[in-house]
Amino acid sequence: MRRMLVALAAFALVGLLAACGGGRQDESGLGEDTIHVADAWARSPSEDVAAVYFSAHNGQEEEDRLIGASSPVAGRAEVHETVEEDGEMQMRPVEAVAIGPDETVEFEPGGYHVMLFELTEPLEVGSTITVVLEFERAGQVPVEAIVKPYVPEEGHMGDMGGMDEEGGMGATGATGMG
Ligand SMILES: [Cu+2]
Repeated sequence: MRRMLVALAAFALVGLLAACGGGRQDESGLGEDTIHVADAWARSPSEDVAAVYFSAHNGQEEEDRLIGASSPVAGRAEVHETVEEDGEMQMRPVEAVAIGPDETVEFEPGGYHVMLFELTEPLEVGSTITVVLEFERAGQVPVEAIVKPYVPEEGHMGDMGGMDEEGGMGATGATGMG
């Protein structure tokens, strides 16, 4: 009986240590059991569209997925990826972006990003906007993104002019963004 109690105590201790391990927290806060977003910024190529970039770290023990976004300064938001098609960089909506446990995914020009549409007013360079990221597990994660000047990437000098006319990600519209 006594042996049994010792075993139980040891088992409880291991459980406790495991729980502490999962909730560990260092100075950066990256050990916390949620999604951490850093270095968020935005750029706006036109009066009513903007792209948001950031670095997202998953501090959870399970995979999480970015499944949507919203912003008080935009009528709607989409999660986008940038792909090369027929030698041109195109961006298109994705259903979700998966982030593994303890993994960091960069949302950056030329890759994943959050697209804001129907801006309530043109974004002011140097100002900060709020974007709410929607994760499957972590739920809503609010992010403050600083607005940087829009500078098209070299070699992708197209503008977003085609988007308004076509009402979507036309073949000529998205070049240079994303
Ligand atoms: Cu986009």
